[in-house]
Amino acid sequence: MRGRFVVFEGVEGSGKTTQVQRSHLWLQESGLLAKLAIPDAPLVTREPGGTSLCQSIRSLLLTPTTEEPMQDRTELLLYAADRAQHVDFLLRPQLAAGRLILCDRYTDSTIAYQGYGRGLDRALIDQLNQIATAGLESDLTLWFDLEVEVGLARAQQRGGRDRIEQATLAFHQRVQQGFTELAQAHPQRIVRIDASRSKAEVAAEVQAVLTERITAWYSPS
Ligand code: Z5A
Repeated sequence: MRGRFVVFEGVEGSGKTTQVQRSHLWLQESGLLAKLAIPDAPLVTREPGGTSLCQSIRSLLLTPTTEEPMQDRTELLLYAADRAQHVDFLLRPQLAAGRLILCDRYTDSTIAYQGYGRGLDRALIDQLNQIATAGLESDLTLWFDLEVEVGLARAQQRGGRDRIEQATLAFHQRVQQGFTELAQAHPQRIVRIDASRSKAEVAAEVQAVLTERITAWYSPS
């Protein structure tokens, strides 16, 4: 059986990374995987930075620069390069081996950040996403919907702001608009999670959605 690909998306500080980690633990401890005879633990990965080579691209993308500001098309191409490597080297082989994958960010982030945020041409972004993924789409995307100001405050409390976190509030608000419109356009693939609640409440909803989808995917028909 082929594996399944679950993506966690949202603005900064929306709690994706927290929920990826909680979901990973919960999936191993809840007995759901054993019940469905899924042998391997889920694979956790992220963009940018899902492989060793991708880690180098991530560092280029997120390290703040002063002398030579990164240009918007450069940024777009680096995210696409990171994704092409991630898809071909890690995601496709693991899915072919039947693995369940939990991934922190994927193609919707490029549409939201480089499209809505930076204002780059949507047709160009769609074309690049297609080249980078060779058609690999998520089976399910969980969108952690949170007011931008709340997310940025959470991220700030954690300390250290990377190059993209340093962008203006208006930029992050355009990004949030992007995620909102994507969720409206793809109601089957994208499930909205109200990320303004406590970590435990958010985790409970994530677990309910994952239980329903994973059971449907892996149950013998
Ligand atoms: N990017 C892009 O522009 N284009 C692309 O194609 C792709 C990405 C793929 C990656 O940064 C950057 O790349 C990102 C988008 C851009 N922009 N930035 N910056 P990253 O991987 O380093 O970080 P991130 O993806 O933006 O995530 P984050 O800032 O680490 O936030 P998060 O994962 O959503 O949240 P968290 O780490 O789980 O939580 C943040 C803090 O809030 C932490 O202290 C938690 O303990 C706390 N938290 C979490 N949940 C809650 C709740 N429910 N209540 C209260 N506090 C909470």
